[in-house]
Amino acid sequence: MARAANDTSVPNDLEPFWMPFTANRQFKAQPRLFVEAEGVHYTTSDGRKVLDGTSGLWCCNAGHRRKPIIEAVQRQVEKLDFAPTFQMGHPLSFEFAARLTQMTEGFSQVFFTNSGSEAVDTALKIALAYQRAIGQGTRTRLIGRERGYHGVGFGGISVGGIVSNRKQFGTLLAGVDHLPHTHDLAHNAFTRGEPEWGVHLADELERIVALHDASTIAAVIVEPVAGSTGVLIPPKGYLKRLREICDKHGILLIFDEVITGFGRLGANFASEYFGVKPDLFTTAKGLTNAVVPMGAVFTRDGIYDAFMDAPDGAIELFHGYTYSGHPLACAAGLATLDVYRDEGLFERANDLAPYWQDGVHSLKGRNHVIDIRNLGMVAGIELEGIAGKPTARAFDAFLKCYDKGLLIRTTGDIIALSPPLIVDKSHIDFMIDTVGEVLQTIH
Ligand code: PXG
Repeated sequence: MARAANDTSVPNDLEPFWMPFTANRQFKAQPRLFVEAEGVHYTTSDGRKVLDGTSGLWCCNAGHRRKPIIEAVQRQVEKLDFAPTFQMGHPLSFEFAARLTQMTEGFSQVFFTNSGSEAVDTALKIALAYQRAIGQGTRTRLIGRERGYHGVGFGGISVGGIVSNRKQFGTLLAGVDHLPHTHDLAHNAFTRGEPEWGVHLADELERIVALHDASTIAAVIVEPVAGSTGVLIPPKGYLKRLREICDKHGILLIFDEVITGFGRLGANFASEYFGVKPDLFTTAKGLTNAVVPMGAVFTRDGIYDAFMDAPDGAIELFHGYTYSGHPLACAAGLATLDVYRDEGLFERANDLAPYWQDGVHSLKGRNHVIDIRNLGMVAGIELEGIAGKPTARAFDAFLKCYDKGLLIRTTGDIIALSPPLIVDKSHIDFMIDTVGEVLQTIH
């Protein structure tokens, strides 16, 4: 990489940082570093502008370096850098929780964490503890889904369904089963929005219930739209059917909205978009626009109350993190919600979605493309993998897009796109043109 002698933006030694979910040796041989960001663009260490086609990692929904958020964090760090929330409190955590519950109907509490992974483990733990609290302590099983991604905690990888995230880590949680995933190119390739085919796959939950008995099952967890595994859009009616089966059997339904929350689908949450209410849902990422890490679990009316019969003075739930409700995260979150509201970003996402849909589907027919799928401001473009070299083709596309000034995300041989909700049509055009050109040049 070309580098001026006085350039301190590129570190000399890349070895000490063990990079997450990264081919460390490959990256360190040819590093790609961002040193600045503004709006929808990153600046690389060699001074190039790169359009952020992935909102960072699906998290900077309002774009980068937003003044109101930065200033709110600056004000807060000058005033109260940290305060414990175990048997103590500070006002912002209550204010932020109240603002969040106002964005929903029927979810009266929020439990704060520091990440999506912690939100998932928290939701699973609350589900188990709630079943116990209401006298259903035999309900200990958790049901996830194949190809699900629920972060990297032991709970999350156990209910998750991505083999490479599981196979290195032993036996995981006991008592977990999985629904089948809903991805089927033979039926649904090149669907715009929700596929017609596949609602019956929700009935597999009945089969799992018949195998284990409902009295042993605490909760089902799914992403309303699966993100990390390559943008899998739920078939029409699928989430509603899951809800009905859960209701029938007293099973809690958890939506993992770490990606779908905060405007990605053009609504506050996917539950609102699909008109299906879970019992608990997890969020993170767009919660604070990623300026300070944070996650949150929303619980429906009555869940918290079920714990409040414990004797006076007793701690009702033995769970929490040092940084649950950290003042800087709350400050970032409150300012983020203001930006979303004041700029109407979720409505903007909703308005842009048809243009986005037409744009991504215009790539049908480009080399290697075997499917295109989309919902809200998310799209997946599935490439035919090179025989014997899975992931190589999409990764090549990733590198070539980066060279041409566009950040995309790839998983397997699938390109995932999820731009900040402040993009305008010219940015979308640039994304489509760049991906289109790259697809014509890769082998
Ligand atoms: N649940 C879902 C649905 C997620 O997408 C997590 C939980 C975990 O969140 P944390 O904050 O612990 O990472 C996620 C995270 C990608 C990508 O490009 C996706 C995630 C993280 C990093 C990369 O697909 N999702």
